[in-house]
Amino acid sequence: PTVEFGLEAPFSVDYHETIGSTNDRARELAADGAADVAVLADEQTGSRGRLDREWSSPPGGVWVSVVSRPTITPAQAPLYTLAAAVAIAQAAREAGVDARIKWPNDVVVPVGDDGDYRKLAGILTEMEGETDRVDWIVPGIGINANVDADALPEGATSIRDEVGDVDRRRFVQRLLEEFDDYRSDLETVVPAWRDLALTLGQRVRVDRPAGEVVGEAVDITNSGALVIETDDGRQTVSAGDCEHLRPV
Ligand code: BT5
Repeated sequence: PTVEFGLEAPFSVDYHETIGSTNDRARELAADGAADVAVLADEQTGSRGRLDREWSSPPGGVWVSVVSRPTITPAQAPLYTLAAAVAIAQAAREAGVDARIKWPNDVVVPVGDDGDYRKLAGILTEMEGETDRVDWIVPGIGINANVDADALPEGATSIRDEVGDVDRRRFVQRLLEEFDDYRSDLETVVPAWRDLALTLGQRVRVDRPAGEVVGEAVDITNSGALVIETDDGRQTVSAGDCEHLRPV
């Protein structure tokens, strides 16, 4: 199906019915000097998650990568992932979905009261730059919108399964407006994130290359790292070091 993704400012749209990965396309555009382009696809055939994991992108989802050229340092880059998470959660909540954020890069729907959840969306942020300056940054956003959760990996859910189909053009418009607001005012990201976080207050296990950290997730720092209260005191884990986070 061809979908009209004609959107209003601030982003111009690069739409593809089928593409390998919107992040790959966005990286090419960024390398050519583009800014404020939203690469959108109805379906992706080679989409990626973090750490070379596969991401399933059947037709009907919202698969979008946003080319941004902000004046930020690489240390602030994780805030872009959190900004995208907040924007996704808010757009999904407006559509009637009980969306919450799971650190560092997932939007989930809680199941029951014991910390269990299903994954609605994920974010893969890629960037290039110097040590003191980001040249471009691309948050790649995957949201299971008008797709059957049955067609997705175990543990996934979709907007269709939660509340029924959405008008994707309007949904993406709201998503990008929210994202644009947060990226233009990065100080607002962490407070908004805290309000929507499922992870805070949970007892979690984080797997890192340097070993696991177990304890209660008590906060995130101003740069988006997770603060965990362990038996041996507080430890801070950066998003880049997190392979998996699970409630325990
Ligand atoms: C992510 O990775 O959650 C980031 C996903 C980013 C996808 C977007 S779509 C637009 C843009 N273009 C791309 O090529 N990528 C971005 P991670 O945290 O590593 O989670 C990956 C894991 O989630 C997989 O190992 C599966 O277990 C699970 N998974 C795969 N597809 C899923 C889906 N559609 N819904 C829910 N879970 C999924």
